Amino acid sequence: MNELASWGLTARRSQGMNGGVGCGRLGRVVRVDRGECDVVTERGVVRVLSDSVRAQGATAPVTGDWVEIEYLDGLGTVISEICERSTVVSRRDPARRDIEQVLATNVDLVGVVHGLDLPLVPSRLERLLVVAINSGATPLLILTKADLRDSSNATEDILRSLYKDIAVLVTSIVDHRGLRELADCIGVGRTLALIGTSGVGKSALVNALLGLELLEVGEVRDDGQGRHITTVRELLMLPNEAGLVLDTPGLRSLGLWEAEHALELVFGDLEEIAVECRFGDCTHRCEPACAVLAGVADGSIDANRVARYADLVAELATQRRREQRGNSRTRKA
Ligand SMILES: Nc1nc2c(ncn2[C@@H]2O[C@H](COP(=O)(O)OP(=O)(O)O)[C@@H](O)[C@H]2O)c(=O)[nH]1
Ligand SMILES: [Mg+2]
Ligand SMILES: [Zn+2]
Repeated sequence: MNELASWGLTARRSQGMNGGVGCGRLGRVVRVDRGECDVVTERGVVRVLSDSVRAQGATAPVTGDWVEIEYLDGLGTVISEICERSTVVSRRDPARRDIEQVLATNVDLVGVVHGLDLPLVPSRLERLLVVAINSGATPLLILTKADLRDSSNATEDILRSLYKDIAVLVTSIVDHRGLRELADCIGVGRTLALIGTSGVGKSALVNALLGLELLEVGEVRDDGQGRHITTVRELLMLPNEAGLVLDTPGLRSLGLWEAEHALELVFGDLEEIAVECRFGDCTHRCEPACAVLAGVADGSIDANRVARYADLVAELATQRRREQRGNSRTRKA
């Protein structure tokens, strides 16, 4: 058993490393600050400079990355290599729309968190699900604050019937329901990343899992929106080395990035019907012989859901065009 197994190092990955560039020490990034990161290694956590003198190209280290670190005279410890990522949680960069922003890497599960105290906003949930599935990790729906749910709240049933292949866990930090199951879902050496809007209870859930008040939990404002408290993305070890959790700051904007396939999975029911449309590139807005619009007309399909789907398809097409323009600019330069 290697020393870093509880941090997610598999035999396959460590073998891959030996054949790699090589002489550095292997570790996993557990926290990223401006210009520096914490890397856990066999000999404990090392503070390193995240900018290598060896040009890393465009890749910056992200929490979850496996890296090689090296001591350089006059400079200190630096990351010399970022290992290939098995999964990538990312969105479109909110500041620069033509680039991808990576939020976390090498995670096994992505938990989409929704608070049962508030009504479901389908468009938001669908975006989060697309991001979760697109990461390559296993998506999970986590419904928090079950102690505050009123009896008319049908969110859980709706989600279970819409997303049959995705596990739904109902939790509460007050009566502790679902916490054990969630920890069991993670398991030794596996990483769960939590995504969701601010105030849904991500940090509180991490705290409850850790059994420790490690992360500051925000007060809920009157408008029901939690304050943005979590600013670092830190990979944390559960007690008894039972698994790893990664909290992310509430995502105000969640632009999709190269997620066509994941989008098709989230709207799998519509995709199935769409094979009956006359045109292969049917947008289900106005085309003749559109099976989806026929479903809307006979009441079997929710028109709003179709509209949201069409919007996301259009958004991804726009992102692709922007990206292609960006690439051609880079080539000319
Ligand atoms: N009653 C109840 N409140 C919760 C639960 N989980 C979180 N909260 C509260 O929701 C608020 C926002 O939680 P926080 O973890 O900061 O949300 P985050 O922005 O997603 O990290 C805090 O006041 C928490 O105490 C829960 O299971 N039950
Ligand atoms: Mg938080
Ligand atoms: Zn159609």
